[in-house]
Parts: sequence; C-alpha cells; structure tokens
Amino acid sequence: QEYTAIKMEVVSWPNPEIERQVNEKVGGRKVFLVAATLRPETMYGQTNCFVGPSLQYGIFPSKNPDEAYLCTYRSARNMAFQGVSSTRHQVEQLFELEGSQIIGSQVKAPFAVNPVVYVLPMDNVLATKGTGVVTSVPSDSPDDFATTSDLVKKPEFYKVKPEWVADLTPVPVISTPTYGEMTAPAVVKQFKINSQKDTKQLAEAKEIAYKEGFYSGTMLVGDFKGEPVQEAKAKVRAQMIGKGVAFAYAEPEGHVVSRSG
Ligand code: ZZB
Repeated sequence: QEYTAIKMEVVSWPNPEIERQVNEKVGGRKVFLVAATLRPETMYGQTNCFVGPSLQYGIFPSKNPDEAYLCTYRSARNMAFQGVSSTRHQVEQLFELEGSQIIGSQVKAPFAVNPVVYVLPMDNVLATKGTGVVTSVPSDSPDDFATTSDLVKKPEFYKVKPEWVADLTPVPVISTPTYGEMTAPAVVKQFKINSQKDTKQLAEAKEIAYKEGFYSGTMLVGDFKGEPVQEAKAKVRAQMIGKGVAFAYAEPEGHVVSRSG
C-alpha cells in the first residue's frame, strides 16, 4: 500500500508542560505530525487532524537535520527502511507520548484552505495502519465527517474545548455527479450514519466515496481546478513532495488490513 505522508508542523502544544518535555528531548528539531493518506488531492479540504487518544506515539529524528516526525513506533520502523529517518534500518525514539497528550495541539495543514488546524481525538484510528495520524477531510471522508460531527455535538463527552471544534465546516474540494460538492456528508446521510460508532456502515460509505471521488470526481480548487481527480491525484502528490511538505510512505504487504476494491 503506497501512501502519501503529509507533514503537519506543530505550531503550538496543548500546554506548557508537554512543550517543555518535547523541547528538552527533541532539541532544535521542528516536530511534524505525519499523516498517511491515500487521497492527496483532498488536502485542500483539511479541517483538523486526528490521533487515537489511547494510542502510543513517538517522536523520531528525520534524515533532515532540523526535522523530527511524530507517528507510531511501527510506522517509524517502516520509515527507517525507506530512507526517511536519520538512521537506516534502526529506530531512534527521542520521546514517547500518548495520543491524549497531543490533542489540542495546532498544526500546519499543507495545501489546505485552513492553514492551521487542531489535533482532535478519533476512536477508530488503527495502530496497525499508516502512521496512526489521520488528517481529516470531512467533505470527502465519511469517517472524518461522522467524527467531526460527534465532536461538535458532544465536546464535553470527547473532552475537547469548544474553540478546538469551532471551525470544522467541510470545505468543498471535489464535485461528483451523484453527490455534488459534499460527497462525504451526502453518503453519511444516505447510509443513515449517526456517529463514528457506526463502523459497519462507515466502511461501506468509505468504499462508495472512494469510487465516486476517484472515477467521477472533478477538482474544485487548487492548481488543477477543473481536472478529473484521476489526473489531478498524482499531480497534487508530486507538488506536495516537490515542496517538501510530503513524502512517499509504503506499508509492507501482509501487515495491513487492506481495503477491498
Ligand atoms: C485523508 C482522506 C481524505 C482520506 C478522504 C480518505 C478520504 P484505507 O483505504 O483503509 O487504507 N487512515 C489512515 N491511517 C489510518 C489509521 N491508522 N486508522 C484509521 N484511518 C486511517 O484507508 C486510508 C485512509 O484512511 C487514509 O486516507 C486516511 O484518511 C485514513 F477524502 O486521508 B485518508 C473515502 C475516503 N476519503
């Protein structure tokens, strides 16, 4: 599985204590949350970033001497075999932290209409897939739309501050003939999905949204506005990698629960 790893630079930590601990261990390197995506062409519509609140994360030095990457240990190990890390075939962890400690951070969202977004909790983040960091595009990802809707409805239940969820309105990125400019909200409605807990319907909704976006979608924003998603996808990815805000990240076969189709 070939992902695009999106580098989301930390602009602020949720409290001075975690900031102090990170600075002490990571030194002069800038810290980036690294989100694995299969849909680089949707990055214009990022509204926030998700981590699993009870998952373990680490901060790992990049081969770029002024950068460090926050992701799961498992994904850092894969990166060490893909020429991303400071050391080859070997993981050096500078700092370990739990997802709950990252929530409320602000990170840069490259290429997004919203340049800076909050890190928020998602129950369904899998430790066994990608980097454990998921960038959220509620216009085109049913999981992201269901989860952001939950957070807006019940901020105290999810232990998020109201200001963290004040600006999660989906941004139109892709138009599809069946669902218009808001594919994920339309599919979520069609499948009568009420929350992120409706995992079975969400898996089906994701398949539909993937197919519709990829085969029939047209870009509404960015340098490839008006082009079919099928053509724009690789071009946006190449631009992001060229600008140094993303890199290729592959998941070894057999270690992933891959989607069908
Ligand atoms: C942004 C995005 C925008 C995504 C979209 C999807 C969609 P797959 O197909 O199952 O491999 N993801 C990545 N890592 C994880 C994880 N550890 N746990 C849960 N979700 C994860 O899924 C790949 C997609 O699932 C990734 O692409 C990421 O969300 C999320 F408009 O990134 B995506 C219709 C989907 N649309």
